[in-house]
Amino acid sequence: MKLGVGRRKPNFVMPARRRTRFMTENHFCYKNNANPEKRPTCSIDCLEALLTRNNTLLHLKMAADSLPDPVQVIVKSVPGSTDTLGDCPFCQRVLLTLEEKKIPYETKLVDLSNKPEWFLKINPEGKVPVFKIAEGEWIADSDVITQIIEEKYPNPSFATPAEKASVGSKIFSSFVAFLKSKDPDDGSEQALLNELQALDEHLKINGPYINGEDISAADFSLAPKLFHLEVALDHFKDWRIPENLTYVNAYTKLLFNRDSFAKTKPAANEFVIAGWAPKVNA
Ligand SMILES: N[C@@H](CCC(=O)N[C@@H](CS)C(=O)NCC(=O)O)C(=O)O
Repeated sequence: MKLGVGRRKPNFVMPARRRTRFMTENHFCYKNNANPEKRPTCSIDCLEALLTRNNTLLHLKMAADSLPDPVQVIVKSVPGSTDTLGDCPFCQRVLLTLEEKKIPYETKLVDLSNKPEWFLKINPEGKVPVFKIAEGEWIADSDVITQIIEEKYPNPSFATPAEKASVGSKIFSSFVAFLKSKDPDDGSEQALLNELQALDEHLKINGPYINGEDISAADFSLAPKLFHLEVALDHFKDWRIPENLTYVNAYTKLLFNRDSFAKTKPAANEFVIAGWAPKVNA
């Protein structure tokens, strides 16, 4: 199968006139026409495909080799102010990774309700987080970005073993379905409870973090999502994680009390609530 072909527009940012697409063994890469000696860039589709094929190293190494110092990441601001960190759980995941690895970084905050031209040039899809991988080249998607960071800065390693990497991965979609649900009998609450129960059982055996004593990448992904879950369900549904899920409750306390979390969380819970309001009221 030819991976990455025609699925969607590559989400990185070398202007079309400046790049030449070529096919490698199984996916597209891009050569910079202005600088043909420069290493080629993989499209995000290619990176995603490679991530899922467990064949990441060579390609992520290519991306990681030329990271700027300090690294730069574009994240969501609160609406109307590009000075204040907004409510994007995917951005917080990337910032948590950088904080926990103690990597110096710069953020550019973008107001997604009023996307500036320079940002849309960098990422025409208009999504954050976006991470600079070389001069004029940026890459989107927190899965890809955190892999690149892990590759470039392996110490300390936060890699989660493959068998634990998807623990809790259905909680966010279950939370969103329940949050948006207007029918108390549609099973969305129970579906979320089932996912939280599964996490509780995992933590009971393996905890206190997903991979045991030490925090890892899976926790950086889940922590901001659990924060949104707690804030939004409390506000919109007067709903809280049941007390009998003691391991999940202990886990969220551990996560939310970390310095890295305090430094990277949305500026106020009101921004999380305002962010979900249009989806709840749709
Ligand atoms: N799968 C992406 C999701 C990124 C995403 O959906 N970001 C939201 C903000 S939380 C976004 O940029 N939305 C565009 C918009 O609101 O216009 C990732 O993991 O980075």
